[in-house]
Amino acid sequence: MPRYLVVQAPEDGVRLITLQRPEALNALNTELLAELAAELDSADRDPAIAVVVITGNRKAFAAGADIREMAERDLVGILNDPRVAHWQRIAAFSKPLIAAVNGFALGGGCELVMCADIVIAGEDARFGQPEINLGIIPGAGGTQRLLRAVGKPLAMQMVLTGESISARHAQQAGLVSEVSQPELTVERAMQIGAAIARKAPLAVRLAKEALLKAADTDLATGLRLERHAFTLLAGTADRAEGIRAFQEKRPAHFQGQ
Ligand code: DAK
Repeated sequence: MPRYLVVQAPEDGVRLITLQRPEALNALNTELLAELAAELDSADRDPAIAVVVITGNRKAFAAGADIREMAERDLVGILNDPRVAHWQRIAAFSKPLIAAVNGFALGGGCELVMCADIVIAGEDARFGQPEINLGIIPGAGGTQRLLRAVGKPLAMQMVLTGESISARHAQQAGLVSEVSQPELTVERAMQIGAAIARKAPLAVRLAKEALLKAADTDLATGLRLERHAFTLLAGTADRAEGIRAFQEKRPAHFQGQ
C-alpha cells in the first residue's frame, strides 16, 4: 500500500492517482517519487488500464522536491540520488498521462506536470520553477521540457526569476491544454481519460510515441517514424473494426489487437 498516494479506478480503463502529502503541499520526497514510479510501472503492465490521471489537492498539485530532504544531501548524495531513476521511470510511462492541476505546481511539481501528455488546470493553478531562489536549477527536465513547451523568452523568465505564472498564462503559452473551474478539474481529466480509454490501445500508444518524437527529432525522422507506425497499425484487427464500425454506423469495440 503506498503511503503518499491514493490510487483509484473510478472509470473503466482509467486509473486515478492522487498525491497525498498535504502537510507539505505534496512536496515530492524520495518515497513519494518511488511510489509514483512503481504505480506507473504497474499501470503500464496492466492491459486493463489505458490512461492514468494524476492529481493533487485544491491547494497544491505539488510544491516541488522536498526541500527538507534536499538539505540533508551532500555532493555524494546528489551524485547517487535515487530520485534520478524514479524520474526516468515516470517520464518513460508509455500510456497517456493526464495531469489535473489545482494550486501550486512548482519546481518538481511543474516538472511532473510536464511529464504528462495532457494538462487540465484549475483557474487557481500556478506554474513555476523557483529553484533559482534556492541557488540551484531545475533537475527533472525543467529547463529542457519547459523551453520546448513555452519557448525561450518565457522559459528564461520563469527559470531565471523563479516567478510563477497563472493557469491562463500557462494555457496561452502551451503548458496547459484546458483551464477549468477548480472543482471540475479532476472530473474533466477523467472524462478525457475515459474517452481515450475507448480508443484502439495500439493506436493510442503509437500516437503518443509519434507525437513525443516530434518534440525531439528532425522532421524527416519524425515523418519516417509516423509512416512506420501508420503501416504497423494497418495490420491490426482494431483498424478493421474501426472501419467496419464506421460503415455499419455503430460504435467500434476495440480489443487492442
Ligand atoms: N518541500 C518541503 N516542504 C514544503 C515545500 C517543499 N518544496 N513546500 C512547502 N512545504 C511545507 C512548508 O514547509 C510548510 O510546512 P510547515 O512549516 O507547516 O511544517 C507547509 O508545506 C505549508 O507551506 P507554507 O506554509 O510555505 O505555505 P504557503 O501557502 O505560505 O506558501 C508556497 C506556499 C508554495 C509558496 C511555499 O510553500 C513555497 O515557496 N514552497 C517551496 C516551493 C519551492 O521552492 N519549490 C521548488 C523546490 S526545489 C531532482 C529533480 C527535481 C528537483 C530536484 C532534484 N533530481 C532528479 C535529482 C526539484 C527541485 C525542486 O523542486
